[in-house]
Order: sequence, then structure tokens, then C-alpha cells
Amino acid sequence: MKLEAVELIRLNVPLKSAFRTSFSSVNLHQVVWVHAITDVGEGWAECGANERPDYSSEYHTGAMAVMKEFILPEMFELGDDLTAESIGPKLHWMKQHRMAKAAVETAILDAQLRAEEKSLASYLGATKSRVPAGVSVGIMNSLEELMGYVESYLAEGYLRIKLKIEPGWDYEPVKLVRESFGNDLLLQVDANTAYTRNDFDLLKRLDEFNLLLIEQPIDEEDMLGHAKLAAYIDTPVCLDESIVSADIARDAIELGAAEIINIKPSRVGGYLESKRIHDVSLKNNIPVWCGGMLETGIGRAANLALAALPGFTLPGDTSASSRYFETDLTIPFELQNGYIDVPTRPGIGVDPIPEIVERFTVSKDWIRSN
Ligand code: OSB
Ligand code: MG
Repeated sequence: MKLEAVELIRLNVPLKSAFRTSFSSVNLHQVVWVHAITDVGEGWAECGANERPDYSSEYHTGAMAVMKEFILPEMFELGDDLTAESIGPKLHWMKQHRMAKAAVETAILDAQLRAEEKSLASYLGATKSRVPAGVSVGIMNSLEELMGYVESYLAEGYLRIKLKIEPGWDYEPVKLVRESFGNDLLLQVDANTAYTRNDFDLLKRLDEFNLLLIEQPIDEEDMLGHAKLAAYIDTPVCLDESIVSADIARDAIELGAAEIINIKPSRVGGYLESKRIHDVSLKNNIPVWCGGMLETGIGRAANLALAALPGFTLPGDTSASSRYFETDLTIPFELQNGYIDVPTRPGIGVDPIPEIVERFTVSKDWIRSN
């Protein structure tokens, strides 16, 4: 196939309520989509980068710049030799920028699979037709507010609750949720690097709540620190931000720093690398689950395909569209008895709804081969 043009679309999609983590509070899902036009058809992808470099070093303006200046020219240069599988090797020289690379690779993969009439799930080797859904619950202004949200998510049928934590919002909210909803509730926490090596005793206090896991407690570059913490506490340590490639995953596992892994395709450079992380984890008996970046239906659809692989044995953050959005920009994903169906149509399996996309579009930028 051959890449003819790319449209970069910037969108501001309002969230139903503010989502607060240890690094930010957002009311809007500000996001970049990649719309690839090839000689075999079109493809779509959502870039995982945030507006600001707060979750990772990538951010919108930077991701769009690196696509325009470096990634897309390489794609045009491949000419008729372009395939989704050729992108990783072609961009191997380029350091980092994994979210930008992931978005371009995914849009081209979507076009390729649509042309082959093959779903992303079957391409990746999915073994499930529906996946169990968890929900990520932000930091709240009060314990009452938290209880209200957790109660309503459980009433909707979510099978696992993840509480965002930070110093000052950890022991008490976790205790309250555990005591209110009982020991059978699948409960986990995510610190997004908010703690340090000096907080190990504080984190050890969470052992009494029988959590499924604690996600990314300390700095993403402190792999040894995570290994030390994993040896010190009973709660399994799960890595998110630290795991940016299959090689890093392999090392983190060997070091004892990753007892569970959150795979986010955007963070690791795409679905092909995600599959490699899945494979190395499965080989080492390390459970994985699929994380998210508040994706609209375009990103959510692709994540669901990945979450259907056999090593994804824990519920992911692959919630229903209604978790974040009043109206999604594709056919919405809905919860059925706590599960979400994996798309079966070709490629990512969903299409943007033009009238809705138009409403939330901030800017559009066409890039063509020259
Ligand atoms: O750490 O998993 C995270 C959202 C934005 C950035 C980082 C994270 C999150 C979430 C929500 O926890 C995941 C989702 O529901 O998409
Ligand atoms: Mg996380």
C-alpha cells in the first residue's frame, strides 16, 4: 500500500465530570486524531498524548510536529512498500516519540486491515469476543463524593474499581471503599508516580486491603526502586509509565519490578509492540491488562481488540463510552453485565460520526507527500 495524505485533527471533547489524577485535573479530553488516506482506503487512530507533557514527555503540539517533520515523510518515502509491519523498522532510528509513532502506525494498520477485511482483534490473535470492564475513579473532593461515584459504577455493572491515589488521598479512601463494598470487590490503586522511596512504609499500610495491585507508585525511571518496593509489600506492583517497550518489560520482570503490567498501546509505540509485551509477559506468567488514556471510540475500539488477547487476564480500564462522554464520536461502547463486546468489523471496527466529530473539532491540518 501507499500513503497519499494524512489529516491531523485536533478535538476538544467535554468530559461528563472532571477527571483528577496525581498529575492533573481535566474537564476536556483534548486529543489528536490521525486520519490516513492510502491507495487502498482510509484509516483512523487516536494519539495518546495529552495537551501537556504530564503523563509522559509527549504532548499534542510536539506529537503533531514530530509527525509532520519526521514520521510522515518517512511513510511517504516508503512509497508502495508501506505496510503496518514496515513502520517500526523504518522509524527505528528515531528516539522515543512513541505516542506519535503509535498513532501513525495504528491509522495505517487500520487502513491495511480494512482493505483485507480483517478485524484488528483477529490480526492480533484475540481469543475472546467480549472483555471484562473495570473503571478508573479519579481523586475526589471528599469521601462522600467518592462513595457516590463508586456506588454508581458498581450499579452499572463494572467488575473492578481502580482508585487514583496520591499522598493525602490513599489509606482513608481505600479503607472506606474496601469496608463499604466488601472483600469480594476487585479493587486496585494507581499513584501515577506520586510517591518516592521514602514512602514504602506508608504504601505497606495498604497491604491490609487485599488490593489486586498498586500501579506505578514511584518515578517511572526508578525500576530498582519498584523492585525493592515489590519485595517489601504484599500488594503486587504493577507498572504503567515505566513500561515503554517489550525489552523494558522483559528487564522489569527479571528484576522483580513488574509483577503485573498495564499495557497502553499509545505509551509503548503501538499495537505491534503491545502484542510483544503481551507475549513476553505471558511467557513469564505475568498478568497484563489494558490501560487507557480516556479514549474516544476511535482509540477505545482498538484497545478492546488488544484486551481480547489470552494474556489479558485482569479487567482493564476499557470502560464504556458513557464513563467519560455524554456522546461518543463513534457508535458508543456499552456495558453488558460488566463486559464490552470486542469489535468484529474490519480494522478497528468503528467509524467516526462526521456531524459529531465536526462539533468537537478545533483544527484540521492536511499533510501530503511532496
Ligand atoms: O495512569 O492509567 C493511567 C488516564 C490518563 C492518563 C493516565 C491514566 C489514566 C487512567 C484512566 O487511569 C484510564 C481510562 O479510563 O482511559
Ligand atoms: Mg496508570
